[in-house]
Amino acid sequence: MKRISLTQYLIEEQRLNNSIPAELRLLIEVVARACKTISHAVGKGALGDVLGAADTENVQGEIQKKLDIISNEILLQANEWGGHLAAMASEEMETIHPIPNRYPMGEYMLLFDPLDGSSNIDVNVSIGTIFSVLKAPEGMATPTEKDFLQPGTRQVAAGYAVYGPQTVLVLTTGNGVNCFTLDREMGSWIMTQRALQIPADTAEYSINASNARHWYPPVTRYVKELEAGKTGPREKNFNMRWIASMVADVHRILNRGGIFMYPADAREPDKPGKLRLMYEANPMAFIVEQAGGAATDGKMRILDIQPITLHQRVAVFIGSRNEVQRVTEYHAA
Ligand code: P6P
Repeated sequence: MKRISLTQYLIEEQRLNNSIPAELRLLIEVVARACKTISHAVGKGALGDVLGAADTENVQGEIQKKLDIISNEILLQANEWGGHLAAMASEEMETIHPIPNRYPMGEYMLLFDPLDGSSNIDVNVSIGTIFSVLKAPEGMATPTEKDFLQPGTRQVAAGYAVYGPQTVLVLTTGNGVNCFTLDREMGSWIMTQRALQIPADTAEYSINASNARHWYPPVTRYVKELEAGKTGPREKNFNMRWIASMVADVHRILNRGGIFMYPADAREPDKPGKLRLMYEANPMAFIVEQAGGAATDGKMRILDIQPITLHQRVAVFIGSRNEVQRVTEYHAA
């Protein structure tokens, strides 16, 4: 495959399909540059005094890691002056972050989980950044949380970076999914996979099995059938993976198929799952659907969900189309 840079890809897309207006191209390049900076900070580990917990909690009530806050700051500072954004929203911030008055306002809104998989930071397991791009509503003067509450089908771009053995950036602007690997010597994102497609079937599933006793019947039935393997109703053996970093699990699925599940369970009946709709499930669902996969909350397509609040949670079944369809059908049974 011809090795082209992210910039060249974006310019070619803009020229060929006019699917990436100049402002959106600028936004994507700025986010990609911020992910390079985060990768550098993450890569320092203990040498950079960036490990461990900060002495603060985020809106989710989770103890923040130093790198959660550092990554959040990197994304805010990289994006607020460019004139391409009207506002930002982050897992790490309770309220939205309007662009400061000293900078021009743009027509896009950026949402992100600056560092997903934080429980893995201190033990050197892959983590990542997830981002989603929406257009600001026509005629919006002062951005409010309500302006962000758009269904996932309204996303104009979504992507994630994985800080692992390689640093990769996966991106969609609605015209397929491409993967770029960071060339650390040149500091460039180089396209290494074009038009990724997720196999419709799989023999691999991801779920935190320690919660099995809390699962609701459709999930219990589905997972037990996978565990029964060749001698069970599925008549084939399945493998299990759980990295506890959604970006890493989804990236594996994008490359070799699989189904990732974070269902609602009986631990907290009012909580529809752990993952957040706006800046985790929606961007991942956009990417996975663009790669031929599927994503539901067990009952409906994630991208069709009308958000009610910025940090709302959602159950997630995402990956190989035929498996997502099966477990979703079990919820309807
Ligand atoms: P558990 C990371 O904290 C995260 O939000 C996802 O990246 C990951 O898939 C999940 O939570 C892990 O949750 O309950 O297994 O620790």
